[in-house]
Amino acid sequence: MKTRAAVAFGAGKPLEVMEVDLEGPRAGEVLVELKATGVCHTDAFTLSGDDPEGAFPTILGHEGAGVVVEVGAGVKSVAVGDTVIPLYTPECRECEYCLHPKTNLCQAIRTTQGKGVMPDGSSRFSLDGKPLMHYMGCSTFSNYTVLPEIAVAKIRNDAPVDKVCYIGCGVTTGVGAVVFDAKVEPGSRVVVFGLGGIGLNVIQAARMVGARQIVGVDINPAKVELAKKFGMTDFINPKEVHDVVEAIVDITRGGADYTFECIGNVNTMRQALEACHKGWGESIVIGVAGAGQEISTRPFQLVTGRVWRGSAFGGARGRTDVPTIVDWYMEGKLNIDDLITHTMPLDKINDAFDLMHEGKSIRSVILY
Ligand code: NAD
Ligand code: DAO
Ligand code: ZN
Ligand code: ZN
Repeated sequence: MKTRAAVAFGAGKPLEVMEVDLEGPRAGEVLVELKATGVCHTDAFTLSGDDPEGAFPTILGHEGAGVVVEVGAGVKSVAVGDTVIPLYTPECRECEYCLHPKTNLCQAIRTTQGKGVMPDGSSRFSLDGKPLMHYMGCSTFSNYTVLPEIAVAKIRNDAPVDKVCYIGCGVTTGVGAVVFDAKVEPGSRVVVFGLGGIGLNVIQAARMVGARQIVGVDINPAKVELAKKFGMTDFINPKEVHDVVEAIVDITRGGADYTFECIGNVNTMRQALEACHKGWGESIVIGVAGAGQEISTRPFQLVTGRVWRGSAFGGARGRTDVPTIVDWYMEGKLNIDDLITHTMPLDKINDAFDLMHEGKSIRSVILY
């Protein structure tokens, strides 16, 4: 079949919207009609050429929602007409990782996904007879895409796809880091570095689980108003204090129970660790630093009880946890609507990247 898609032909080049060819689903795969997709920093990171796994030409996008329109042989867990969210972190429920209680990083299709192809090693997308690469196993910047069955979460059919597409990455990453990875307890003092699309979801999850104090740290004071609406109780602008770690230790009465780094900067990662309470504070790295960057601290920080850990896709097991997060949104426990600051058709997708680079959007959503 033909599908409209935004094709990335090379690093640093604008996306080109055109008709491409898409082969139907093979055994164990499903064809999904995307209804909406968010544009995330990771798409921009790959488009910039800095992503070591980035391969061109490709169809980017990994934060979508849509409807199953065809299933391949043997597909049992979803059917035509189901509303689904594609998963860049799949959940096979059989591999060593899925069977381990401490991780969500299913490895069933990791190797082929990282190479931009389907699990059988081939691409379903092509242009003029030449293959186009898949991206993060999702390629949601195409109106139609093919996904492995284990890489789709079936969600309730009454969920608005133009909003819940954001659960495909940003919402789950922030909310899940609080709920599934850190397991923040009621009454905790929480500090969030970076009040963007991830940090604001950390904040609203911290409020949801009953944190007593939620301190936001950002160099951009324009973020304060929205962050307060999402539950931030205190704000620190690093440009306005002598020492950000001292300021946090002071305001949290000895250090945070949990800090979350949602920037991707190795200096703020160190600050986040050192702002944790001696004896028990945990710092969770969510931000993805540039290729080759390294973190450092004095080991005594860890000897004295602080814990440094990371979180990918919020620790969520996609097919199991994503439908629950959709329920939390539908029940009014999570606010997604106010985070979607811009919507546009696929033809205008390059505007979404411009808005992101200019810091003018929290999330832009493409409506098909
Ligand atoms: P964003 O750009 O929307 O937000 C970043 C915020 O950090 C901005 O508000 C900015 O003003 C602030 N900031 C920048 N430098 C700062 C500094 N030195 N001190 C304090 N504040 C500073 O980004 P986002 O979409 O929220 O993404 C945040 C990070 O999360 C990125 O690195 C992204 O790649 C990563 N991410 C991780 C996962 C995961 O699974 N771990 C998933 C998605 C995204
Ligand atoms: O299993 O080795 C692996 C890869 C897991 C990928 C997790 C990705 C999380 C961070 C990337 C940002 C996502 C938009
Ligand atoms: Zn993302
Ligand atoms: Zn698995």
